Amino acid sequence: MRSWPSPPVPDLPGRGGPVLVHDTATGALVPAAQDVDATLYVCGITPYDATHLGHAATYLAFDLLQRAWRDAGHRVRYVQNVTDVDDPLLERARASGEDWRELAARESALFAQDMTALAVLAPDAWVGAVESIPLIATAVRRLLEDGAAYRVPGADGEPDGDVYFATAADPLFGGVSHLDRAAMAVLSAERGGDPDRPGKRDPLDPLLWRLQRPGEPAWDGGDLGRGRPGWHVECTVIAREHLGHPIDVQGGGSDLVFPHHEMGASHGHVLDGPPFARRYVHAGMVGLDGEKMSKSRGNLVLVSRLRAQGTDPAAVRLAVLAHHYRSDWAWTAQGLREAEERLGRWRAALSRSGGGPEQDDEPAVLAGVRERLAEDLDAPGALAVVDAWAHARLAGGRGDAPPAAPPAGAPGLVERAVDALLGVRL
Ligand code: 5CA
Ligand code: ZN
Repeated sequence: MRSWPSPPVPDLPGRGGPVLVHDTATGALVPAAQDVDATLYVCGITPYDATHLGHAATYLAFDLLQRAWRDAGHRVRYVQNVTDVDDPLLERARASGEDWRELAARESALFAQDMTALAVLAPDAWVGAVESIPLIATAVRRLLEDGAAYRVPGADGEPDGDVYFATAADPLFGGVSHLDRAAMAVLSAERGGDPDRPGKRDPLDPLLWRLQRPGEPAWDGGDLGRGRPGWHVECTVIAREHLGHPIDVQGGGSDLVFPHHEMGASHGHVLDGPPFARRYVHAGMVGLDGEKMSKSRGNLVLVSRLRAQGTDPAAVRLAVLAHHYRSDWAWTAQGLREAEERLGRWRAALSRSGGGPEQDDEPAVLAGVRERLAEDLDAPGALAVVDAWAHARLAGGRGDAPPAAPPAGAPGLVERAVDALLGVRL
């Protein structure tokens, strides 16, 4: 698919340090990359409804990672998928009488506009599940040949031969989420799995290939028969095809830890050997009115609606970045107002700083923002660094004495740092 245009990223003097992130699988704070070349896969949208603030927060978290990585001198390759055929998408299209392809195309285009408005750096490859089906079918056939997958006999009117992954084939299964089986069964049922389907070797085993049902789209699967892929294997295949093996960071919201990333990792372990990803990084859930914001619940604050109301996208960004990416938090009108006020203060401070003697403190602001982001993408800490600078500027600076030496990198260094590292254009 055609990705959106990336905003320009201003150059900054010097380099940021190594970026540490919290790895869900080990619970440790670890370097996000180990090489100059760094790879990132973030689970993309299921395009049956517009982008809400929860999605936006997840993509902004990984946007910070990409910006911090680049600043630290990494060459980043970033891939994001689009789940452009899936049960909820087909259900929504059926309910509204719309062609599922049109629904997916329209909502994907709206997402791209939202990401553009929010100045999110575009993925190098934005890859649909549909366009990847031949590759996915090949991988599923290999899992069958390797004995890591099996066909389930038809029952209750279901066809004979849906293919499932044998979680028992991966000795490391469970190593991403570390959940016990009871918790896995609950989440599997809630999040697209079918633990009660008869004929499976293990209730947790996930679908790899679903044979065509009446009225459903289907593709040629060769020996698999006509059908469509299961969800988890799509991401595994897209990641290994476009990023190689292993990837540095598998990212997404914390709702994807189990089963999606657990299963995706297991598929990858069997196909290529462990690890699938060196790090699993998860953003917290954004809620509204005490519940997770979700398309199925319908309690949404949409990025596109905020844009239509004339909200400055830089303020939306600041409202999100005021929360650490790993925390669960709730979107509120008050939070947005505070972000607008902060943006106003920063802009006012900037307009005060043209050519004045105060600018010798700007390199320290850059260093402070870098330092905060390098430690598990501490955006609230980075905002506090800029707040302190703005406060000093608005309070009249540090006297009239000229600096001893011309400031390094100034003027405009804070403006460029805030743009390059936080994606906020002042
Ligand atoms: N297409 C799959 C991933 S392959 C999917 O989960 N799509 S989604 O549209 O439901 O979510 C898109 C991304 O936003 C995922 O990374 C998901 O973890 C994240 N996300 C969904 N809801 C929230 C929320 N309320 N808060 C934060 N992130 C969320
Ligand atoms: Zn995914």
